[in-house]
Amino acid sequence: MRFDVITLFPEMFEALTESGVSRRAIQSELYTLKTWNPRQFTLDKHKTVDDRPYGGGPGMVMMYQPLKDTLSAIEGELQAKPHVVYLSPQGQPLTQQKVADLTQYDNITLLCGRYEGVDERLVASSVDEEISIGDFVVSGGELPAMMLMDAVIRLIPGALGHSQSAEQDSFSDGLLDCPHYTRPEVVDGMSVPSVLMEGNHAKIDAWRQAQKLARTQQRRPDILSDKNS
Ligand code: 4GO
Repeated sequence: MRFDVITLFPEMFEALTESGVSRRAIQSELYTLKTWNPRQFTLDKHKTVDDRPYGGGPGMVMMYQPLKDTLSAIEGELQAKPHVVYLSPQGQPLTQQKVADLTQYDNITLLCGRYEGVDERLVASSVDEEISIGDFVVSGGELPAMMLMDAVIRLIPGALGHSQSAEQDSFSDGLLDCPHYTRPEVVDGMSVPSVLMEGNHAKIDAWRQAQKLARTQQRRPDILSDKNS
């Protein structure tokens, strides 16, 4: 899998390449990442990437031309057109199902906006999918893009060790995860639930399933569906 990222702050993506599962996965060549700075595709001597909004109002808007030329340069390196994603609060919500769907693309291009966002004509002409990571605003699309990438990367076969397989993740069966415990058996007067200490694995599985259901009912009744009953 190949990610191309259009960003004014390419160095932010070292967070993915320098640590953890996403670092091991890139070292194992399970994915590649190339960042593209639209400032390098500007045509004026000041390398301008933003301009004032038509109609007035606060802030600046990312200009069409540097972004379009960046996308063209990316396409020039690929055999086929990439799946182009723009991160914004106006997008469709990112869910674990959406993350799983994205693993099917060989080439994903992530467009990271800054300021008030990008010229809508670039979104209309060149973006396949607008995605939001949640109902809140951050200063740029980079952190949302990294969250999406991390979620996708960890689903690539081989990215997670056997001991951390994605099958037990929250949401993989539409439910929140069960609680987890490790040594010591008692800490500050708090014990591990006795069922986990007894070695009856059928009973442990049943307990964990009941915990998932109860926690989902209590914390996220909105995501409970008929197939969980
Ligand atoms: C994405 C981008 C929030 C999200 C963003 C989100 N804020 N909820 N900010 O996924 C264009 C300029 C959007 C700043 C960007």
